[in-house]
Amino acid sequence: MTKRCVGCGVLLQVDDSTKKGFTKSLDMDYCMRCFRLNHYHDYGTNVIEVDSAKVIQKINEEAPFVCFFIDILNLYDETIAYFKQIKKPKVLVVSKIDVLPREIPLTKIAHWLEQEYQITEKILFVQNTKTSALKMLDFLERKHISPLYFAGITNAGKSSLLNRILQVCEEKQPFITVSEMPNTTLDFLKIPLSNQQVLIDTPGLIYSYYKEDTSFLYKANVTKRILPQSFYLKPESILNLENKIFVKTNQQVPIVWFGSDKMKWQKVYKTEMASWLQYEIKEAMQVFIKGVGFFYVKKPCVLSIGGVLKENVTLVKAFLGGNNDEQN
Ligand SMILES: Nc1nc2c(ncn2[C@@H]2O[C@H](COP(=O)(O)OP(=O)(O)OP(=O)(O)O)[C@@H](O)[C@H]2O)c(=O)[nH]1
Ligand SMILES: [Mg+2]
Repeated sequence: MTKRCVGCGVLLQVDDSTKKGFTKSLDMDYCMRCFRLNHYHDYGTNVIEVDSAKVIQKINEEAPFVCFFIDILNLYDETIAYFKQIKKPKVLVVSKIDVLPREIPLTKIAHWLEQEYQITEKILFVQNTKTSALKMLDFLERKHISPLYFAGITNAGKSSLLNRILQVCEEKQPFITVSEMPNTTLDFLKIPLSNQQVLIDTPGLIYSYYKEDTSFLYKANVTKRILPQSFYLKPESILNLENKIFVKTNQQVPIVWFGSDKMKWQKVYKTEMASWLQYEIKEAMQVFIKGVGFFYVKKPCVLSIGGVLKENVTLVKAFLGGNNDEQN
């Protein structure tokens, strides 16, 4: 008998407690990992990463329509390249908009996506609320397509919004597991609704996020509206995040950090850090440390980042500015 975990979609098995899908009995609905996540908030020590290429291939083979999620803190080349790999009719769902400071208009971000990345598909902005669930439902009902695939970047909030939709529709479906860790959903998860519509949750696509222990990833996950942290960096000072990531500039410039309030940058004047990645900033840019947050750098300078790999960092032409400039 094959049975899937209702929390993450993985095939359940009773043979090997070190492998995914393990459960003590096939009578259980959730695998041990989901059980521990849901009841004890226990992530274990390792993140299980899924094969993103295989996920995209399966979506391109099966899905009649794709709602593709990228959260607002991960809009850059690598994640948008995944969106472009989806060859089926699709909509871009920009999620977690509740974390954005209020003064940043969504229309500006939509325009930036169209201009910088030639996005021609419809763009929806959502967060994990009843209003967004209703907005998604309204959009999906007008499409008259089933099954509908919820795909996209890991941790973007796909399963959370699906849970919200189930709640709004008063469906008696089991709770899909959600967590701060990447790849909480491990396999394709079929969710039949009572109106015959079928929704499919899918494993999130992995990007080059800054890989650290699970406690760091937990702290980096932004849960509340961001209060940007402003710094006036002088060449002799260095910003230090949890003694892991360091940032400095070659001249006095204001820079603003958008990231989790569970972690704070501190100014230091010395570090053992020997090798730095250097970025020449010529115009207003957002410098992403993937999976952690981004700096808004408005003035030309050379920004140096230590403690991260090259693939963990990416720069985009700033979509901030305007009203937001005033608070810097
Ligand atoms: N601030 C904020 N956090 C959210 C929102 N939606 C989900 N989250 C949080 O983001 C984290 C990831 O949510 P999931 O729903 O597990 O994300 P996912 O896209 O299903 O992730 P994978 O299964 O790994 O692909 C959890 O900690 C959620 O509580 C949102 O709208 N706003
Ligand atoms: Mg999920």
